[in-house]
Amino acid sequence: MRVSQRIMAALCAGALLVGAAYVASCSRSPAGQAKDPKHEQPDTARPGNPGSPATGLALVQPDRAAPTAQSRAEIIARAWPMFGGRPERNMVNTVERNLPAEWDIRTGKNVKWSAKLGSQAYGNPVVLGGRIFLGTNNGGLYNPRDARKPTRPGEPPVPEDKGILLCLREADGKFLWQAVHDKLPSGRVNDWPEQGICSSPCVEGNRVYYVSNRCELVCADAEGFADGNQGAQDEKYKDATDADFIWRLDMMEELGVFPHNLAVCSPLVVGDIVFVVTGNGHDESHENIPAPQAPSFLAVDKHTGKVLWESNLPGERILHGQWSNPAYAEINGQPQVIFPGGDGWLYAFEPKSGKLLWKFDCNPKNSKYILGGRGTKNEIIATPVVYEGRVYIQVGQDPEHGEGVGHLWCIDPSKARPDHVDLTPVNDNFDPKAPENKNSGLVWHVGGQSKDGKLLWRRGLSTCAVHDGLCYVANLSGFVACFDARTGEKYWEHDTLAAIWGSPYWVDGKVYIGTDSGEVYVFQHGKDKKLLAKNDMEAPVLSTPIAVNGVLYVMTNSRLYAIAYK
Ligand SMILES: [Ca+2]
Ligand SMILES: [Ca+2]
Repeated sequence: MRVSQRIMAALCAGALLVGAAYVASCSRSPAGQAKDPKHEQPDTARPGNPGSPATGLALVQPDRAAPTAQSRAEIIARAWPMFGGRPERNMVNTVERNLPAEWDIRTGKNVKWSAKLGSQAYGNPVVLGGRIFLGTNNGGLYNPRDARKPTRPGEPPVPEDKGILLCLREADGKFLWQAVHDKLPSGRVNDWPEQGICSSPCVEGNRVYYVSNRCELVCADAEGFADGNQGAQDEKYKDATDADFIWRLDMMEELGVFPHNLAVCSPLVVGDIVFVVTGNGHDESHENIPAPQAPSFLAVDKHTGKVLWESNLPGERILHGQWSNPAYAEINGQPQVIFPGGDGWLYAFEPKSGKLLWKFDCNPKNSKYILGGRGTKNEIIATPVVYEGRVYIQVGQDPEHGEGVGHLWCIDPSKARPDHVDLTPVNDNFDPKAPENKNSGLVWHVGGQSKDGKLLWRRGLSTCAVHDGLCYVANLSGFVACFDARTGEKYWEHDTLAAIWGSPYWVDGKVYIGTDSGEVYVFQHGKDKKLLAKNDMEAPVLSTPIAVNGVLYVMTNSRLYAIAYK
């Protein structure tokens, strides 16, 4: 099952970013001109996080093709335009109400519609302005042109392997357009077969940012060719249902990045900047990093695709690949973009300059990385979440590496000072009250092994959902757990007996989470465990459910379901 590995990473991670180029706002924003990110910020706070720093969501425009009674403010407030919904990446939605806990895809109970995707879908859906965007492969063959050349007369069409960014209509799942990306000739070391696009897009206004299977940061027009061809004019595919690219940044060709087993980042747009993890990593030997000087983290002008700053951290220390997503927040008055590193460290940068603000080692110093997943040192595949000024993150590995010991951290970045940027706990002492940790960023830690060898937490890919003082998270081994967000005290745990790649999603007083065995569990919010329902999806759910405009979207590996009371 090599196939699924990268993908999940994408799912879990889920963010992609692109730079946006030019359009209407371009004339007001000369290329390369750094603007104050706050300049265009709306007064809307994140639905789930009051006080959240706003982003360019103010630029959101309603879908011209699909007039709606919603006001512009409501469209913005109810959208889920990026992995994690908002730059803090918290898997929480406090806006939507009245969502079903139970449905039945066989009888159609509480199923508004469903749509066929590729044969594998990992790029978590996002929704804005009447359109749904997600990453998948070409298994759906939306355009007969993209079939293999028949080898004999009368042969049924066979989809050629390609990366697909799909745009569907929110109202009924109708196919609107697709971005088609050919596979990289270098093969699986850079671009895994049949896994398509694993990046979850970031949509802002009429621009869609994502990372293609070719390690390109892409900015596309949300309207496709329906309103003509804007920006770049060199599209290879120009049918009416093909993507209208505004700009593309080829991170391999232009920056020397060597993506390991597929670049999957879900970008983040804040102000005029797109932030992205490039996916730089090892070659096939897993013992050599071909381009340690190439950037792992990038800040790109969203209007032009030009690189504003880059960092090659963690350079030679990358353990394997890099399949996570950045988060952004203003903490204690300090704006910061938080990048998860392929060495298991978090790195926070000043968003405009790229200056390192703090870092935190999410592995014990005595841990060890061993090829194939047998060791105790992990990378970061989950996405960091910021909630009430604290950062929540767990470590994990490529799911193909199997189960292993894990760690879950709560970090206080306000401990950082210009002369004190390493907030790692001292001497592997994970007691936040220990005198030696006075200046560390440690708030609490769960994980490692007990003295009798019991694993206190296991490797995971899931991003946290933190709400109302509770932190929900799951690990690859299938345990869903609820912790006290301030202390790390565990309130409950549930063993789903299946692998979990996706993340818990808090909405409407419930917590939804999918499993590899094709079930979506629904728990009631609270310190006491209450399983409300278990819904059979008949296919693996490696993605994270999301909710927009009264509809819950659940993506299996080959189909998207819109769940709502009828
Ligand atoms: Ca267009
Ligand atoms: Ca174009």
